[in-house]
Amino acid sequence: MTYEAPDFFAIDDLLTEDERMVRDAVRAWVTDRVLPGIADHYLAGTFPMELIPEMAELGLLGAGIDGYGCPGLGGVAYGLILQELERGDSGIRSFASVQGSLVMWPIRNYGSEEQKQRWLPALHKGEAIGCFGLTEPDHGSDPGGMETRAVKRGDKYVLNGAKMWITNASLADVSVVWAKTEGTIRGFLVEKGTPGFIQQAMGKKYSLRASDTSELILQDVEVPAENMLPGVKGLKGPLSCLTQARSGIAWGACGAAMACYDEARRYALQRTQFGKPIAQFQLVQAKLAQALTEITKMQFLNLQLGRLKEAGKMTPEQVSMAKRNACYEALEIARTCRGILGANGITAEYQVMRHMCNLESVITYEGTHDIHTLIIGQAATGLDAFR
Ligand code: TGC
Ligand code: FAD
Repeated sequence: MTYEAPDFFAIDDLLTEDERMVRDAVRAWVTDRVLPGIADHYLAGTFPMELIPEMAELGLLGAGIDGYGCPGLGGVAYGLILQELERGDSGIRSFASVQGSLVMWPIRNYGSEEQKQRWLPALHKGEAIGCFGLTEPDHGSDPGGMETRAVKRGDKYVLNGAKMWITNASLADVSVVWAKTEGTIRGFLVEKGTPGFIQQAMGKKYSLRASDTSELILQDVEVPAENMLPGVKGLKGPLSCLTQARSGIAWGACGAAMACYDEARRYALQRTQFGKPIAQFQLVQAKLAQALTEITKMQFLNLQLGRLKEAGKMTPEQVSMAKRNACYEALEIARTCRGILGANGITAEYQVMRHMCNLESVITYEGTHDIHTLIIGQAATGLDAFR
């Protein structure tokens, strides 16, 4: 099957030659290496570990980071990578998002020189895996209420608490753990194997099955004081990382929607009922037209988001709008496309249901749909409706 990426408004023409090259390389890799095995991993509930060295070889881990051996790609090229990875599966994009935006980005921007030297090249080469521990069992949308504590004792910090729903956490060599110290939130790099640090997989998921989602438990975990990220204090530390990752999710969700649309369109042209291809019925065409329109709108929003990022002008509120819209519309498209495939749409022979189930997580993590609604509402009115 040859993937025909929807590009109704010739957005390709607005990309540079280099951006198209990066996009096409990842697209081909996803077709050759991700799609053949992803359904089996999904059904088994395993992350395809075998793909990590290949992603690293292609330069996809921390592709937006500059220096320390990383390529420093622009916002659009980085976004296109995530779009293509999520065309394969949200779990693959999640792995790359967490590694690049939530682990490498804070180390690059808030880390000491020693932390950068130690971790960035290894994370880029896939020799080390990272995770980002912000959410707790009782504090999701409101991370400012976190209970994890870090208490200074001599030249060490002692961490106690628990983080839940953490992508890559059971695999991670280094965990970026956010904790309150003397009332202020700080980030700590906690290494695998540190006594009292438990990295425990969470089972029984219906969504993001080809992704590691785990708990981090910290029981009197001693970390050297130099493992604290020196460059940031307060909730804006983790929230600024989220701005980076959320912008990537806007691109990723669009990739999942593009995959669903392509599959449904192809199916509708081949599937015959009442003596005609179902693509010839007006109701099916209305669904495809709506999906194509929303994909096109997402593509434009993402392109401009990437260009604003490259110009250093991207705001968190713009990111919220792009993330919120892309996740909502991608989920609608995945559900509609699942319907176009009829009973076949529920099987692992096709992609639509896997994307649909994944997108239920994607619309929830990195700020739920409601939280992004309130962020946009606050930008529009100047009034905080969170509390
Ligand atoms: P608030 O008072 O608004 O802000 C506290 C400080 O942070 C600053 N700030 C930001 N800075 C950078 N980027 C942003 N997006 C920022 N948002 C806020 C703000 O200016 C302030 O700075 P300062 O200097 O005045 O102290 O904080 P709040 O407690 O009212 O919370 C606001 C709210 C609700 C929007 C925020 O808490 C939020 O975004 N909640 C959602 C939580 C969330 O998204 N969690 C995600 C966890 S990680 C994850 O899901 C990874 S999934 C990865 C994968 O698998 O792909
Ligand atoms: P809650 O905050 O309890 O929200 C429940 C409901 O209440 C939602 O519908 C929400 O929109 C609504 N709500 C909450 N507050 C308000 C309000 N003020 N007004 C109106 N409605 C409101 N976290 C990490 O730190 N690192 C990770 O790597 C990570 N990976 C994840 C991977 C997966 C697969 C999943 C599912 C989650 C992951 N998360 C991660 C956690 C994720 O960020 C949280 O689940 C998310 O922020 C929502 O928090 P919650 O689940 O506690 O929901």
